[in-house]
Amino acid sequence: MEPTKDQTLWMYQKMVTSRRFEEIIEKIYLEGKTPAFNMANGPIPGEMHLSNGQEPVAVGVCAHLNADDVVTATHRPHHQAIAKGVDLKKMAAEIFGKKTGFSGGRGGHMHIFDPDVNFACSGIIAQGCGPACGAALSRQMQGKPGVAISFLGEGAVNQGAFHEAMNLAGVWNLPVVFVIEDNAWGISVSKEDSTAVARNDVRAAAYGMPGFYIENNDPYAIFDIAGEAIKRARDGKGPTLIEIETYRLAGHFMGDAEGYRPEGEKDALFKKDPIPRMRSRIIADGVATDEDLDAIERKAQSQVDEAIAFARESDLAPDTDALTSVFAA
Ligand SMILES: Cc1ncc(C[n+]2csc(CCOP(=O)(O)OP(=O)(O)O)c2C)c(N)n1
Repeated sequence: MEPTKDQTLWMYQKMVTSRRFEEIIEKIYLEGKTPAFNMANGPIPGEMHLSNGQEPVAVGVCAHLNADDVVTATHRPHHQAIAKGVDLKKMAAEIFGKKTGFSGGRGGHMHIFDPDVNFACSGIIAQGCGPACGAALSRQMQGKPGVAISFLGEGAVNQGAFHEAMNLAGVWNLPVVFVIEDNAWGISVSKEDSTAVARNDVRAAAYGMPGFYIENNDPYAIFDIAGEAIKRARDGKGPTLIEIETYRLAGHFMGDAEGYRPEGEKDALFKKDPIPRMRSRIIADGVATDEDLDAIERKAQSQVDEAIAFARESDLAPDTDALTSVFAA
């Protein structure tokens, strides 16, 4: 299946929004953390995992979803959240720990929850696999057409939770799609050193579902295969596993010295940056002009600027709120 012009431009716009959002977050994150890098300092305290380079995965999948469909996302969630359509201002405010954020600033960047578009994520890897099955089961039992997507990294697939959820999805024929972002690294551990098979799509056979591997971080191929899988799920034909080769252009988290990367890897990845590649393809296909794409980029930038200003200007929650709305013994 091929994207229409509108879908193509939507994917480009979401990829650019995510990239611009992270460029500015990256800058602000470093404020107040020098000379000695201390994660607790600055306007954005805590860990920060950037998803730049991985945008095609999010847009190729989420182009087929609506607000009723469910996404459970990862600790590296910005691209997935933006593609699912979460409120950018509330997301920025949550990242800054402000009371106008989705969870009043308690969650931070790994815990973005937007009930309006059924988006959730977690700092616990593979955590979303079970809840995605639950969301899919509820839609199946109510005879609703919705689907659930569980995003996870190639490192997370070695967690038991993934295998238990895959089995249940297969046994109950659930409308769920598992999407593995294969960026080759689980922190500093290579896929080769952590995983018994070269490609996780083969694992689908063990759970009675089809499996696909998509190479080259290609938003068009992702759109195609994900679209078929999501249609299959909506038609009551059950779950699918998709693993996607993607590129983590940044470190695992901000502050990562990335000494584990082979020499030249980063340069090679930047040469394959998916955003300029998609831009060239859109123009070569005659889908839009440079001017059209510049206008999309300007709009993305102004949405991001507005969201960041909203977050900056919002108040921090008072200390006295620390124990409200949380489980406390
Ligand atoms: C259950 C659990 N174990 C360990 C961790 C620590 N941890 C955080 S990210 C990560 C690696 C994840 O790698 P991958 O799933 O490939 O995702 P990526 O970071 O590459 O996006 C680990 C082990 C965790 N968050 N949760």
